[in-house]
Amino acid sequence: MSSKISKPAQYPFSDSFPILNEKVSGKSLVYLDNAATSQKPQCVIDALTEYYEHINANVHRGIHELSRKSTIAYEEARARLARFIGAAEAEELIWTRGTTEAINLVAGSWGLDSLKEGDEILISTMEHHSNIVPWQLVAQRTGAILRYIEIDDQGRLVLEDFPDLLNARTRIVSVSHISNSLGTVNPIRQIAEQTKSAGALLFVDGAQAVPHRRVDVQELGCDFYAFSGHKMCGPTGIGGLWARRELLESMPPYHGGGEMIRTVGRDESTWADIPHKFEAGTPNIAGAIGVAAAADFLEDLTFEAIAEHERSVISYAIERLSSIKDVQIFGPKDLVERSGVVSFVMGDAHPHDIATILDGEGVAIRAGHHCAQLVMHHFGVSATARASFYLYNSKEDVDRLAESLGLVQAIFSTS
Ligand code: 7TS
Repeated sequence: MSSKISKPAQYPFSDSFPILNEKVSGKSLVYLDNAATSQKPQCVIDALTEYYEHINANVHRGIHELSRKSTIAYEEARARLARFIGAAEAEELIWTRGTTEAINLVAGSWGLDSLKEGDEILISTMEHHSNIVPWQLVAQRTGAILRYIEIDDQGRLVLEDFPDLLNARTRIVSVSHISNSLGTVNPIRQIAEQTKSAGALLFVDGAQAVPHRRVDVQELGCDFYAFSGHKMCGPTGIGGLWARRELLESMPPYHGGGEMIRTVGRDESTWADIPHKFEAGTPNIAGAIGVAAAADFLEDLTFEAIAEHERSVISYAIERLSSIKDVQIFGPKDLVERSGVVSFVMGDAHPHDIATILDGEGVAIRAGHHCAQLVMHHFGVSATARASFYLYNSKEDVDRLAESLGLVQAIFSTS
């Protein structure tokens, strides 16, 4: 196991992220909004610069040297990310703008094509809006019914109900691997087995999982898996959808345009093979190359070392925050069942006030419903404050967070 990250004294990873040297409100930045987007290491920034300085050209359409180089780099990046998530072949990875587009792609292609009145789509109340709204849209257009797995008082899926919710009409189950608002880690293998025995497909929203742990889509046993590059040290505007070849080949195109066709006639056209069938228009070439550099960066650190480090920082964060008067933390109590998201409320202080006071101390957190309004409804709150951690955060960052929360407490106890 790498000693790079497990020994705080040698903790070098924050040095790889230039933005962490920024000052905010005159103080050194403590960035704890990683569930929204991660910061980018120098190697990713360099890969983007290198691409634009030396390679930039459109892909799959030029015979000039730059276009050849650009196409090779773009397709190598696909192969890199396919290996990174354990796909059997590069063609099974479709580049998208991120997780949101990947879910819309499946709902808009597979969903509109396959669902009919009375079919059931099973999601959960833990989902990010991007794993709810596309299914609502497709349900409204096809007459399919949207059903929900509920969550318990620790923000875990109530899986005792799952076998009863699955039935012969269930066509697809779509759940997050890790919740962005609670940090809950869902048992995907178990969900996959039960979904498969019911004859349904399983879509996994991996936006919060891929940055933090080794994901092997084949081992998980799901049918679709989505992720966003910008949460795993990569650029914005790039992400991926994985599905098995046969499934992708059976699905109609989602967007029409250049790149995705084989032939175009006056009234109809034929489609390119996967993955290009789903990649209409000029893709985010630099983004693909940048996210491949991010995959290299994470694998060089090793996920074992990242997880070990994050576990120690998160358990320290939960310990420190729990000891602050009036702080109520949401999510699973057992650390094995949770990832690096700590959502909390604090007495009468509105989460937006908490985030504003923390911002004045150089501590960046998020406040709001985190695009998970059904989770907020479940806990009877309109918003939470959320600190979300990543590989470059340290226990000192937790101390700065806790000290700033002390300031919030002081302000609110006197006002
Ligand atoms: N699914 C989950 C579980 C997410 O956390 C997010 C983004 C998405 C889907 C959508 O990803 P995108 O890259 O397509 O936007 N989550 C958050 C968040 O928690 N704060 O800002 C974005």
